[in-house]
Amino acid sequence: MQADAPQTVHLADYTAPNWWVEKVELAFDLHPTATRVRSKIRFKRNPDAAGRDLHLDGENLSLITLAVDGKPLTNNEYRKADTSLTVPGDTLPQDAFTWEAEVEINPEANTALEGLYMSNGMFCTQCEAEGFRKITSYPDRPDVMAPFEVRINSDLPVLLSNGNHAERGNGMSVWSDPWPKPAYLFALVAGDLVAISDRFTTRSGRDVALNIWVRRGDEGKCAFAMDALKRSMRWDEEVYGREYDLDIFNIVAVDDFNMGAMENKGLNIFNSSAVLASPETSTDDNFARIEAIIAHEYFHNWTGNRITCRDWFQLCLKEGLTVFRDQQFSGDTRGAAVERIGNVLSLRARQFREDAGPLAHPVRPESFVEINNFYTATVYEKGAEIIGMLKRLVGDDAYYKACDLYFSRHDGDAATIEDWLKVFEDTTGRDLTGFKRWYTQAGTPRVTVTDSFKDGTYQIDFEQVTPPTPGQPDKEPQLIPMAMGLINPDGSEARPTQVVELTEARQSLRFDGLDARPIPSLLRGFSAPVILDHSPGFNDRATLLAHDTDPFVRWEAGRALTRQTVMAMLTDRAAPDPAYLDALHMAAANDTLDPAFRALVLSLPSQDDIAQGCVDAGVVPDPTAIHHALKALGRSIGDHMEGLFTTLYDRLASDAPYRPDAAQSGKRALRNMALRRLTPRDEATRARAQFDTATNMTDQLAAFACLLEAGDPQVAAQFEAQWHGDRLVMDKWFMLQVAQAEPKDAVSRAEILTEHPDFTMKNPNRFRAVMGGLTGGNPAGFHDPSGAGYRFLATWLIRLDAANPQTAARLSTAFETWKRYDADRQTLMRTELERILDTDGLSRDLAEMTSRMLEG
Ligand code: 0A1
Ligand code: ZN
Repeated sequence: MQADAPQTVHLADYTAPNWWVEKVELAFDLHPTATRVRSKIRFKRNPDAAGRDLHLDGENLSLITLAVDGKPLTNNEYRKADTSLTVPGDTLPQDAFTWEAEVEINPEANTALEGLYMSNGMFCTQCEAEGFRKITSYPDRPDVMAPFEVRINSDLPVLLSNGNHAERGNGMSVWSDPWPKPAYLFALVAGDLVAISDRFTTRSGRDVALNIWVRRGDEGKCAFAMDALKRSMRWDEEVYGREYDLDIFNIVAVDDFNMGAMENKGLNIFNSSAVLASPETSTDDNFARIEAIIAHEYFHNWTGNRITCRDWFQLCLKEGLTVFRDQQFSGDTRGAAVERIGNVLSLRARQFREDAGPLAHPVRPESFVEINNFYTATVYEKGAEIIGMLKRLVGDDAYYKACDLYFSRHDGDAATIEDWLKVFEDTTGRDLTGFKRWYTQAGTPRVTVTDSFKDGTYQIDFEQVTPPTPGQPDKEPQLIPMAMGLINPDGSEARPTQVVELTEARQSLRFDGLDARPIPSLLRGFSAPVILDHSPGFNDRATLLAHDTDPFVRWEAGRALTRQTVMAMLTDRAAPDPAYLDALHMAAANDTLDPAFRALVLSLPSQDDIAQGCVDAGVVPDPTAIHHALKALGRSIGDHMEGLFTTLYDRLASDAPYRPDAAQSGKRALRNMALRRLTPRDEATRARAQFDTATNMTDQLAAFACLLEAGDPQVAAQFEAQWHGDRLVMDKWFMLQVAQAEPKDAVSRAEILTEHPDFTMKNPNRFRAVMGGLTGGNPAGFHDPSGAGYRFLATWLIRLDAANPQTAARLSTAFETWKRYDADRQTLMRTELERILDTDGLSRDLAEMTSRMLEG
């Protein structure tokens, strides 16, 4: 047996397999520590391939028997390495053969939560990206697609797999999935589960059974997800003309899951946090996230499953498009403007951050060591922005025509980005060669704007630069759709929205016949994922905040004023400008505006946002100073608007039965913003009363956060006493205590919490709650000058890596901004990254991440 060294895989090296698969039959004898898997796979020669060897992947499998066309393979008829098995072509039949194998696997020992594993006594699987190879030997690559038939033998009452239920008997079930699929979409679940069930009739009349399977006791928390599922199914029919294609659609909630959820054909598996909801235990944000993830996984049925990816470099083909579709759905459901602002906030916080650091990579990467490290904000969120730009460039009609062509031309295919762009070229006759750069070039373009006005003519000049990123020192200009309008000084619109296509490094535009110098309203709807470098004066921004017809630009103007205020507080020790506070007050008091929008206008930028602002301004960010500046600004806003906040707090109180819809959620968001600002002024009396009497988690948690911030000595114990039996609520408890701690106490609070009997590394949600509470929730605590935060995180990542490399690798991105900080902090972080990298037996996942962060 030879050890396989971690290898870099390159997009340029793609070759089709030597053998295709025509049919897969699997039989499982389930056992927690010794599950037997028998596979019968019909292989057919790929006539276009040069080679004939059969390459199978396999990991942690005990081989029992192997046979080709019924004849057992002897040891010298195949070569086995750590993660592969090769049968030389000259020992195989010419055109087709049946492969049979029996292997044994140990689900209980599988703490990586990849392949077949146990979670709370239930068997479940996670096969994307390369987990199927931990179940049996197989060509575990997305371009190999086949129908699957799966027999499960077990005494457990509920036995599920993909497709339609073909047979059920005593201690067995057979599932048959007629739609050819790659192995990463395989799923199996077995356990003592209960379902809430419903039905859906597709527009062509297919009757579909819908089930959400949960642990006993959680049945009451499924209604919202079920409703979201039915609405998603209808939306995809109405907007994209896509219908569901099986007789049954199952969703299963599992507690131990590395990601949000997984789109396995006909059997979606969800992190329980992404499906279970009740007003008492879930916040409005939780409801919105659940709705988006249910939609996302359902939409994958067409964008991902019926049409999948040729190889993992094409991951954005399914993920970018599916995120775009779920964002459209949420916008239609909850209000486009507020959703768009939320998406931009997330893009900037996650993707711009990634693009600006050592982990920057193109939306379609060119190489990887561990594909699990590329389920990134760049692939998902920037991938979705690309689809949005395409739609804007070609127009809605052409967009949906091109999608129709994509679905009809590529149904059943494992496709590429080239295939996707070609349907747009064929539909519109437009050459998209330049546009394709969005997939291949990493980094966020910076568009600098200067303007002038003379004799009724307004000229605006754009200059675009994309900074160097690892492996890509030189960049070409991007095709940037710049949606813009012009606003008159009195706030009326001088020119409506037009989309200017920026394609050159420098480009100018003129508008004639204007009476007065207009205010440019740029990047309307955030029409491209770029950084806009434009510094209009205070008055222009205040006018945009008060009057622009585009809600995104309106919000953005307020955000820019706030950012500018924080920067002035940091660099000049300036107190917030009363004119700024008045402008904010005016927007917050404007009852014609959606409360959710007003809450967004009042929200402060994150610490990370300001830290990046410092870097852009050539200042080394000081996390402690940023923390204090943001806190001080919050107080100034509270002081300046006490009357308004008091009124809003009282007026927005409601006795109406709780609904997680956009209207009610927006009001709660605004009211809880008022609560937060009033808490330092009323000795937390409102927060205390709200905590004690809240009937929904949104209000209780908002009050809890305020009380923690105010240093209430009892509230953590009270919350725990009330909610210790609910895992998902307790995740919030773990997280908020760290996030709301005084920065100097944050690490010790996190340390204490890791000693709590309910802290466990086995559950990624719980682990993320504590670590994320520190790294994301309390940046000043994480960046404590002593380096204690860095040491704490590194120590736990090393521990987790031995059990669950994927989650350890994801959380290591807390270090990705290390080069932003002062020399002392840089040294402390580099030391921890090197300590991680020096660890014996480190996973490929974490090794790749740490070395990229150190090298980039
Ligand atoms: N495809 C899923 C997310 C997912 C990706 C990877 C996983 O394991 C490595 C698990 C889930 C989605 O986009 O929802
Ligand atoms: Zn997805």
